[in-house]
Amino acid sequence: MATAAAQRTARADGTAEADAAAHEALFDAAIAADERIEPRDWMPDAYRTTLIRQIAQHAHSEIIGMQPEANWITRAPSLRRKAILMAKIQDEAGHGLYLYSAAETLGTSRDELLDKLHAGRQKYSSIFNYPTLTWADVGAIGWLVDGAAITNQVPLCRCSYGPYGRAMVRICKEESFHQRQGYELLMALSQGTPEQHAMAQDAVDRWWWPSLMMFGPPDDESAHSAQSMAWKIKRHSNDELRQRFVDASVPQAESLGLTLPDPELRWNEERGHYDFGPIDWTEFWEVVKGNGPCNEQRMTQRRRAHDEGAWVREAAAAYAAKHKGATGAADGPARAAGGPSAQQAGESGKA
Ligand code: FAQ
Repeated sequence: MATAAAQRTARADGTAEADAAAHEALFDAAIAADERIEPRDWMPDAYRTTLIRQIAQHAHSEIIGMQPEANWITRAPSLRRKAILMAKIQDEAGHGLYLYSAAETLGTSRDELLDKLHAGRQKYSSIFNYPTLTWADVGAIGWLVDGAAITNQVPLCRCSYGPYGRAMVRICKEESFHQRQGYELLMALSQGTPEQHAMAQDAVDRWWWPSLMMFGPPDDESAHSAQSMAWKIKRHSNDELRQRFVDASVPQAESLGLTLPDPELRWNEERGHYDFGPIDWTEFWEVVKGNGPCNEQRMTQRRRAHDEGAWVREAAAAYAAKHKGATGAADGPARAAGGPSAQQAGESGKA
């Protein structure tokens, strides 16, 4: 029996008239067979919309996520720490680029996504609306925030949509370095002077609960999980990944000589997991709605950075136009600047 991929190729070779039901059946078969959906394949509109929503939110998180740590570049305590921090922040910009590119394969454009972010019509992760008050926060972000990001993102390497899954492979490798640098930074502080130890503990106290919130609302309040899991975009539920993160973090905190700020945290022999206390979902939704400690500051800075970068975009477009005229090359720069419209992308799948 032909695999779903072979059937899709056959369709492209000669059975293009297949109706919507047949397209859907092939799509469902590909998902069931754990095959990848690629940009030119037919896909349900809702699958495309969900992917654009999640990938855009992810991309926005990467670039807004540069701000809290960038706050400490000029105050890093040594040249080594400064070089590490700059490399990490640059990696986050790169992650944003891979992700915007992945979203563009779905028929949207980076400009469109950024416009929506700036207009408050698309979200970014709640975690980046908290302030970085001390140098230890850089360590806590690396250990906890990047640690939570890896827990969430490793399963996304197996996302059913090819470009997103492939982008996640490299992102996860880099996140792994980010997590380790944060852990090592906190270890140095924890084993340092009593003041340094206290600073590390204070940072962990402030970042622990917001890190647990990164995984999204509890499963019974997660609007998209069931459908996203059926489509194999998400491979695990929000609560499953949150639990996995807690289980991994407890022994790491012990090795660091730091405590996690949860009196209800204890090993549950029966479940084979750590139990933990209730999460303040009111706080989470307030932050998501725009009322967190730094929402306004993050968005103001983002819009300013975008406006100040206008000349770079104009220069790149002028260069691309000049280059196109000189070589006759049509699609490279033009595609990077815009990407196909949703309509075009949808139609190309039928060709
Ligand atoms: N913040 O139905 P669900 C990083 C929204 S890591 C804000 O459960 P879904 C690395 C959600 O959009 C951070 N909003 O949604 C880094 C939905 O609203 P909508 C980024 C949230 O999509 C480290 C509503 O709540 N990582 O950047 C949050 O199935 C250090 C209902 O929620 C990713 O984006 C939240 N935390 O599951 C960078 C990973 N959670 O859209 C710099 C990819 C939920 O209907 C420095 N994304 N909402 O208006 C995902 O895995 C998923 O989208 C989840 C949410 C798990 C985040």
